[in-house]
Amino acid sequence: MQYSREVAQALEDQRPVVALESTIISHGLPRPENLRVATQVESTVRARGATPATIAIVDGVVHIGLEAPDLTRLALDDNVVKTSVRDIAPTVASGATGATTVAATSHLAALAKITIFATGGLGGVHRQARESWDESADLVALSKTATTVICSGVKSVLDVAATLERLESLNVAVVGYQTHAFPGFYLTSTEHRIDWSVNDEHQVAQIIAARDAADVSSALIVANPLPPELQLDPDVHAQVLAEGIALARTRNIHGKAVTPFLLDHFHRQTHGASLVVNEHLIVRNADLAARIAVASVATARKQV
Ligand code: PSU
Ligand code: MN
Repeated sequence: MQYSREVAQALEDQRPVVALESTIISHGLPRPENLRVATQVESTVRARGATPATIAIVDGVVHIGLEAPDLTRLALDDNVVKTSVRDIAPTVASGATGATTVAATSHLAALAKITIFATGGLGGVHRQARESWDESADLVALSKTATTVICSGVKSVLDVAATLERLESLNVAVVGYQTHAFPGFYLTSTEHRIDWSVNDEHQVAQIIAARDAADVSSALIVANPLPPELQLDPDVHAQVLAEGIALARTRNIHGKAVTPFLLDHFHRQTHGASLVVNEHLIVRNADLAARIAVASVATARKQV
């Protein structure tokens, strides 16, 4: 593993660090805006006094924190592979360049002792899962990794109810940030209720400390909704989603291509509106993650 200079220094000094995934850069957002968003997310984390660690595999080497040329390559190169946990070993062994999903990023971050992680929306159970068996490896990875992931719920293209049921079976905790309504990614909320809610980052830090003390080895999801004025128009969302799912079916899109296909469909059909929403939610999640990382370090210092 290769650490960026700033991440190596922060870890040595036991300062707050936030892991960031790279699939959202390479496969989740259109070019060239993806590079601008990735850079903005990193500066948001720094502005809150934490260090960003964007994770990816570059020419077969796992990188914890990317220097600027590598970040640019991840964003603009056509040959970057979407890398989930099962793809880590083949990507490394063949010297390929891979962008890590939520699953692979939480795995590699935990290996580097970074346990706070920001993303847009998690993967989960797809709407046709009864026939396709398409369930994101994010769920299994989160059941086995004691990480804290700050996100706007799960991607709204998924079967949200089924995903919440699976998270329960997999021992993954969900807390709402200042809400009891599970967020809907592009949309502020879904009709699903969350049992637990927190008011601020200090309460999240306390939950993390209690989780670690109780030796619970699965993830904590902090679900951070967009304010209503920043969400995508719900009617537009419903229409574009229905078209996208039908189109994916007609074109026989399956496996790891489904999520990038649907996100791209949204960006095109909303003429960039979903991109603006996506950008807002990622930046807001990174901001909250940085505040949680700072609070968590302070809580840990008090306990020593
Ligand atoms: N959230 C976004 N954009 C994305 C993703 C999540 O806002 O591109 C990516 C994440 O990397 C997540 C992956 O882990 O999609 C899930 O893909 P799949 O459904 O194929 O497991
Ligand atoms: Mn899938």
